[in-house]
Order: sequence, then C-alpha cells, then structure tokens
Amino acid sequence: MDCYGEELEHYPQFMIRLGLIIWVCMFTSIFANAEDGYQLWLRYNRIQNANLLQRYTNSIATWAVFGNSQVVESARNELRLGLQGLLNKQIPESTELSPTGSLAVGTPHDSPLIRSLGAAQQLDQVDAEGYAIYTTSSGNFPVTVITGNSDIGVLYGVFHFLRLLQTQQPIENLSIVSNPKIKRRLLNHWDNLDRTVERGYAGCSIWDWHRLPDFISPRYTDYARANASIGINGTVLTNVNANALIFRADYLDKIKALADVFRPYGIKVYLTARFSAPIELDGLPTADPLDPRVQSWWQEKVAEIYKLIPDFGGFLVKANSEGQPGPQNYNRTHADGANMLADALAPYNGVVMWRAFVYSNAANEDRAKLAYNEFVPLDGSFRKNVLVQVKNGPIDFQPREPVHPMFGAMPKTPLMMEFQITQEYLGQGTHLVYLAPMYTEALKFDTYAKGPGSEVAKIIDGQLDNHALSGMAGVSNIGNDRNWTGHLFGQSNWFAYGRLAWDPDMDAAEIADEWIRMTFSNEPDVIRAVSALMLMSHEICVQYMTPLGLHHLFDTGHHYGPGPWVNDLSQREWNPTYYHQADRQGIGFDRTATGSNATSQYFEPWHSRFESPTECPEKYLLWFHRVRWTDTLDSGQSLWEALCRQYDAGCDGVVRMHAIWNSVVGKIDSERYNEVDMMLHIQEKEARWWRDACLSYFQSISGLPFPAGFDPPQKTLEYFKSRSFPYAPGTKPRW
Ligand code: GCW
Repeated sequence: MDCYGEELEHYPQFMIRLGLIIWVCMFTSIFANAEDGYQLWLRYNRIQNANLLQRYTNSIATWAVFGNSQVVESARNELRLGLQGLLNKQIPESTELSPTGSLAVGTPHDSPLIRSLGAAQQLDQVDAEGYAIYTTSSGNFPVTVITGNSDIGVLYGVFHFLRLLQTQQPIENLSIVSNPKIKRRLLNHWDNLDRTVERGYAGCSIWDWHRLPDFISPRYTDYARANASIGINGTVLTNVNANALIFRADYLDKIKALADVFRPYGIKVYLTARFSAPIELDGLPTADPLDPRVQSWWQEKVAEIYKLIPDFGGFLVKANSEGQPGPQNYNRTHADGANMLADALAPYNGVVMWRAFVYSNAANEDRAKLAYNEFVPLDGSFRKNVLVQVKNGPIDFQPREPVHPMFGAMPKTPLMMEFQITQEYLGQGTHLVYLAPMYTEALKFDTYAKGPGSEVAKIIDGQLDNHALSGMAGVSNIGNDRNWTGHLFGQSNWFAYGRLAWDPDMDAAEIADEWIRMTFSNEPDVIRAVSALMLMSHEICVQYMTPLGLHHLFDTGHHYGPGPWVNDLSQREWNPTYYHQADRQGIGFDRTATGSNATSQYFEPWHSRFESPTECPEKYLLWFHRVRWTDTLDSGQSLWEALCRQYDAGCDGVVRMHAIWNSVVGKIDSERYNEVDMMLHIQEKEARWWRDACLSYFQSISGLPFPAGFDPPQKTLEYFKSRSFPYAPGTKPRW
C-alpha cells in the first residue's frame, strides 16, 4: 500500500483524532476560564472598559524590573502575568522609555535609572518592607516608579500596582507610600500531619506531607502569591495541638522544601512546638524547661532547623491548654517555658509566640477571667523575643465577644492578636459571613489602657507601649478544595485578614470594595449589591446565632449548629448551659461585682459601663448581666420579646442577603453565582434552625408565650435535640 492509500484509509480515523483534539482544546480552554474560584482575587482578566484599557496601555507602553534576586524574579513574573492578562497584550519589557509612559520597578540599589528618578527621596518615609509608587518624568516622558528599600518592598509594590489596575483606579498621577504597621503578619494553619485540618472546612490540608519534599504542588506557589499579594509574611504550618514528629529529620526536610517555595515571596515558615517533644522524640526523662538536658535538646533542635532553613521564623506554642503539655507540668510558669525556647531561638533572631488561650477549671473561676489571671502577673518576665498571642475575645472566637481584657493590661509584653479566619463558630464552610466588621470592631476598640486613644490596633502594632516586635495571626480557612476556602466568600476573609494585618486601621467597607472588584466585577451594580450583603452579614449571623451577648450555644464537638440545652459534658465550661445560665427567672452570665467580677479586668470607663445594666452596650448585655425575662430593654420590649425579635431579624436578614445575591444574576459568571446561591439556600434553612432550636429551648425554660404575631418553631425541641452530625467536617478525631 502506498502512502497515499494509507492516508486515505486512515482518513476517518484522522478526522476522529482531529475532532478529538479540537474538542480537548475547547474543553481545556473552557476549563482554563472556568470560574471555579481557584484564582482567588488574583484574577487578571482583560479590562473591559476600552477607554481605561487605552489609558493604561499608554501609561505602560514599556516596563522593566531591575534586579535578579528570587524575590525580584517573583515581582517580574507577577507583573508579566498581570499586565498580559489585564491589558490583553504582551507589553515590551524594555528599559527604553516610551513617550506615552513607562513603568520602572526596582530598588535604587539595583538600578541607576530608578536612582535617577528620585527614588531615594521617595523612600525617605519607607521602612524595610514598605514601598513607594509614584509618577515622575524623564525628559518629557512620564514614568511610573515602583520602588522599595528591599526586594520584598518592591514585590509588595507590584501587587499594589496590579490591584490599582484590577480595581480600575487612575494611574497617571500616583504618589503612594505604604508601610506595614505590624511586623509579623502570619497565618496559623491548624493542619495535622495526616492532612486533617482542625476546624478546617475546605477539604484536606494543602500540605501533602506524604509526598513532600520531592513532590512540589504548584499550589504552594499560588498560595505564596496570594499571601504576598496581601502582605502576609509568615505561616505557621502545623496545628497548635502539636505533633512532635514535625521535628524529626525527615519532616524537617519537608518543611525546608516548603520554605524554599515561599522564600521568593517573602514568607517565612514557623512551626508549632510540642512542649514534650524532647521526651517523645528522643526519650528524655523530662521536658522541664529549667533542666539543662531539655535546654540543650531544644538548642540542638533549633540549630538543626536553622541549618536547613536559615530564615526560619520561630515557634508557636499552645501549652497547658486543652490537654497540651507545658511548663506547668513541672510547676514552672508560662514565662519559664517561653523563655527557654526563646533563648534557643535568640541567636538566630527567631521568636516565640506563646498563646494565652488557657482555661483550667481548677480554680472554679469564670472562664472569661482565666487567661488574664494567669498572664497579667507575668508581664515583664518574658524574654525580648517572646510575643504573647491573645484571641480577640476572652472565651473562644464566638460570633461576638467583647475585646479580651488582656489587651492593654501587659504593657511590658508585645501582645499579638489572634483572629480566626476559619469560621468555627460562624457557620463553618457553609454560611456567608464577612468577618472584617468583626475584626475591625476589636481593632478599633479603645481600651483606655493609657487614657483615650488606646485602641487595640495601637497596642498590637507596638505604638502604645513602644514595642519593636509586633504581630497578628489569623487561623487559616485554607484547604485543598479547588476554591481554597470551601465557601467562595471565605476568600474575602483571608483577603481582609491580610489587608488588616498590613494596616489595622483599614475600613471593612474599603476592603470589601477592593475584594469584590478583584474577585467578581467592577460594575457599580455588582459592587453596591455584594458590598451591602457582605457588610450586613456578620451582624445578621450574630442575630440568628447568639444575639444580645449570648455565647457558646453550640452543639458538642463539631460546633456546627445549636445545642443550648447541652449540660452533660465533663468540663463545666464545655456546656452551653454554663454560658447562658437560663432558668425560670432569667438568662445571662453575671460578670459584674455581684457575679464573677470579670468587668473589673477592664479599664475605666469600660469597667463601669460593663458593670451597669443600663450603660452596658446591648450587644454585650447577656455576656455581662443576668437579666429577668420580663425586664424592659431600651426598646421598650421585654428581654424575652427582644430575644425573639433578634432571632427573627437574623432569619429575615439572610432572606434579604439572598435576595441581594439574586440581584446580581447574569452580572457575574454563572458558576460562582450558582454556588453561592446554593449556599445561601442552606444558610436560610440553618438560620431558621438556629432560631427555632434556641427559642424552643429558651421557651421551655422561661415558660413564656411567644410574642404576638411570632411565627412559632416548626419542629419540637425533641427534634432539635435529636439532630447529630457525626461526620461534620473539621472535627478532631477525639470528639
Ligand atoms: O476553639 C477551640 C477549638 C479547638 C482549638 C482551640 C485552640 C486548636 O475548638 O479546636 O484547638 O480552640 O484555639 O487552641
């Protein structure tokens, strides 16, 4: 058979193959554009507004990034990717300036051009990680300069510049200087070595421990890009309920592999240190921090780590809390434990972040007071490289808590803020709750520690007490789900956390606006609607879960739904009944002088305000006060009626949120629209579940009828009590 014949004979097969190839190409191109949320806020889709596109293209007719370090290479790659996508064309990378405009990027150190464009002067006010972006000219040619004192400053500047394009801001007359207000801006992963994630609702851990160090998922780079884009500069890779195995040589190689991927993005790795590691890994007879054998074990371990990872960040420690070992096992204090690790890390500039989340019921004291009681007397006894990491409120990441009284009470110790990004008590991976309003409520709270103007933000950024060390930690909501966070709007909480760690004075609305533009659309209708829905969502969640200062009404272990009736757990403070104290007469925890006196841990005027039932902000009423069901509130309603109305308002609120979301149909892609739509259906059902379950239970206690016109619960209390969720995600095996 000749070739021609062969071709003919194979013609149908050839056509099938061709068809297949075309189909595969179409499929992959559709898939590549599929809006599955993977790109997060780093979507560099072509700018639709033709005018703006033209203006941008003129201003960036050529671009050049100077320098050769790994971090500069990241900046160059990001800019290439961003410009190509947003401007939809390959802009020449060239040091030739264009008459219409050019972009010059780098430190003055790396480039005579940048030096000649006045960078030194612009960098006067810029610190080691900050940057300046400004418009100047060379001859008559306009030039936009992105510069910093360091390569990482340049990378942050590049992300800021791309954000300007993504959010469609003018770039012709720029004069921007930005410095991070907080030095250590960290994610805390509660990821276990078996890839489960404690309180994780987005699949498994993204750290593929088994296949590390040889298999490097591209996701690790995308993770680093996303974090660097919002200024996060450190990540604690492992759960605070720690596993000593992470310190074994083979695991340290895995950590090194991740550190190598993150370094070009300015991200340092940190680990959680299990206090008993010397016993568990090497059979030492003790982990007593004052024992010289223990001290040298840690010194050697730290030396081993720094040999592999010279820029290792340090340790995060949960000690003597919820069963974790710690210095108190040896009658030593938290300071003894922290200082021993701090001494081992000090020669390498590593830090210890020692958590203040402790509550031992031995003292039979109000749980809300325990951390303060234990830590405040230790103020001044920690080494210079120790930060004490404090949750935003005194109990545990509730939908709403008053600020932790430790803020302002330990002026000699740098305190770190610990926020939870993962929504353990806020609907987990299912409810749309934008957390920036909750974060800013805490950050803007004026503690009055040194008189007016003593906001939490100023305490944690080190301003108020002149601390060089400062930090913020966010318990991550990231998993290996394609969209990273399970709920698409979980991405906004990761984003908002990072933006606030950079600048805790930012506004929740401003952050929402940026995120919506970068993630969904620059269309005013979409921005208006989605921003309204985000900004109302936290208050609404508080209303349908824990209104008027109620807290910890969550069902056992998984914390997914309501369980206000639970009263059978071995530790007093694991039971919701301990927190609400409802009986026939009334409800609420008396934390005034007649009760636990937790109010006394706050500075004046908060102490007196919280103490007084009429001056206490209503949102904290039942946190600080026991109130009779029939007592009248400011609104003129009885407490019982107000409670019913709050739960109702929460449910109505979710219906409103859903309607607002429905108004963007057709204005954003259908994939993400539908996904969020389905989630909001669930949220509506579950808000109603919270309302009905809590009010059925509280009614069974108060014995009062529902207010006039109130739609009564649709199921019985027995039904609500019978619900169980044995496989709820994020639950620890021990539950
Ligand atoms: O909120 C509780 C969580 C625990 C968590 C603990 C902590 C890591 O339910 O899962 O453990 O807080 O913050 O240490």
